[in-house]
Parts: sequence; C-alpha cells; structure tokens
Amino acid sequence: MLIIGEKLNSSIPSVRQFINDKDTAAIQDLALKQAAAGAEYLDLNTAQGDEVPNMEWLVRTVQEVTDVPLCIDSTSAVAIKKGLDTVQGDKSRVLINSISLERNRLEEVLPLVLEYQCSVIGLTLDDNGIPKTAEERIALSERLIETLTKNHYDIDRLYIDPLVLPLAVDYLNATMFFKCLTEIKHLFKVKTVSGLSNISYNSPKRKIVNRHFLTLCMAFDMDAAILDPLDRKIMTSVITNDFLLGKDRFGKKYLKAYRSEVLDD
Ligand code: THG
Repeated sequence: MLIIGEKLNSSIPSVRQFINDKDTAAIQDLALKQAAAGAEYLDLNTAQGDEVPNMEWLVRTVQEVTDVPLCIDSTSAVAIKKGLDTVQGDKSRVLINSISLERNRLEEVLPLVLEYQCSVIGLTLDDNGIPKTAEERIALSERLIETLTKNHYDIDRLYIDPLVLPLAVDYLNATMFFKCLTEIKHLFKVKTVSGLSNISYNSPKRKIVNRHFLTLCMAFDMDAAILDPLDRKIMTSVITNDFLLGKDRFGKKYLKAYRSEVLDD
C-alpha cells in the first residue's frame, strides 16, 4: 500500500509552531524521518495560518532535502497553485489533495490538475456536504470520474477518498466505508485512499481503532493511506498486511523491516 506521510500538517500544534517560526531544521528533520520510515509521498498542509506564503515556504524547505514527491493538501486552489508553482522538477509528480464536486473546488482545482496532469485525490463530497449513504458516495464518485474522463484525464491517476466519519457518530460508519472501497473499485476500477484517523474521533485509545481500521481497509484493497510513518506500530501493520496480502514478493520488505528493527510486536 502506498504511504502518504501526514506529519507536515499545520493542524498538529508542534508542526504549526515550526511553520510559524520558519524552523527549517525541524521541518526538514520531519521530512527526512518520514521518507526514511517509508513515506512515498509527503503531505503538506498549511491551512492553519497564513496558508499561501506558508505553502510556498514549506514546499521550498522540504524540497531542499528530499526528492520524495509531495501531496499538496489544501481546500484552497490558490494555495495548491502556489505549491505547484514552487515545486522544482517534474510537477506531474505532485499528488493534489484534493478535488471534489463542490462547485468552486471543481471549477478552480480541475484546471490545475489538467494543466500539470498531476495525480489527484477526489473526495466524495459536493455542495450538499458528505452524503450519508454508500450509494450516494458511489454516485458522486461516478460523477467525478465522468467529469475527469470528459476532460481527457487519465483516471489511473485518480484516488477516490470516500471520507471516513467517526464510529462514535454512527457505529456503522466503518462498514459503510468498506462498502465504498469495494464498490468504487469494482465499478470504476480506480484507486482508493483514506486519512483513516477520523474513524476514532471521540473514541478512547484512538491508536488501537486507527490501526485495526487500517488493517481492515487493506483487506478491502485500499490502495493508499495518509498516516504517521513515524508510528512504528502502524508501520508494522502496513508491512505485515502487505506481506499477508501477497503484495510483498518473497516477504522481502517484511524481512528488511525485521532486520532494521522496525517491526514492533
Ligand atoms: N483525506 C484527505 N486528506 C486529509 C485527510 C483525509 N488530510 C488531512 C487529514 N485527513 C490527514 N492528516 C492527518 C495529519 C495529522 C493527524 C491526523 C491526520 C494527527 N497526527 C497526530 C500527530 O502526529 O501528532 C497524531 C498521530 C498519531 O500518532 O495517531 O492527528 O481524511 N484526502
């Protein structure tokens, strides 16, 4: 499964402080540590604060030390554009997080996705909010895929995020999510992704719920996750699940993780 490192996010108080202080060393350390831990993309989010200039600074600061592709995480097309403008090298390596069927978002972000032919995360969300049922989310996925296809976008580059809502709000929210993962892949043959941790909001011992939810999502063939790669327990789950699910030929990655003492039992 593809790992998107979540740590460079201004909603984490310590990281928000690093961004506000323009603490280059602290940000670069988090970028390098996540890359070393196996992050294949680094999510960058500057929503808390002066978003546009902070995004520019963050992209520049991270790219000074690593070539790991970036996942530009913003609801603002202006911030996404600033991120893309700042990225050095091949801009089509950027994963745009995210587009949706909200009218403004679609009108403003779609041209950026098309201009740079970036990969993109599509949220199952429109101007009426997040639909309650799996059926409605699947219908939104279909509309988004139709829109992208009509614009000659290669939907192999699309990751649908069916959006996790807390189990504490409805005990069936995880099962509904699994249904979305299964149906979206079956019907449209596109990839899926999740930020996972919303599932445990307002539940005790959140890390237990997050980790087991991740395992179940992987069993339902989710392709990518936004998670904390510095959390050894969750990384142990990812590596072990890939091994169990036949995605780690000869257990090469599992054994490598064992040898480098990453695995945590
Ligand atoms: N979907 C998409 N994008 C997203 C989300 C999603 N971006 C934001 C968010 N959800 C995913 N990112 C984070 C980033 C940080 C945390 C949670 C989600 C977080 N981190 C704590 C920390 O690092 O201190 C705790 C981590 C832990 O140890 O559990 O809370 O759903 N498309």
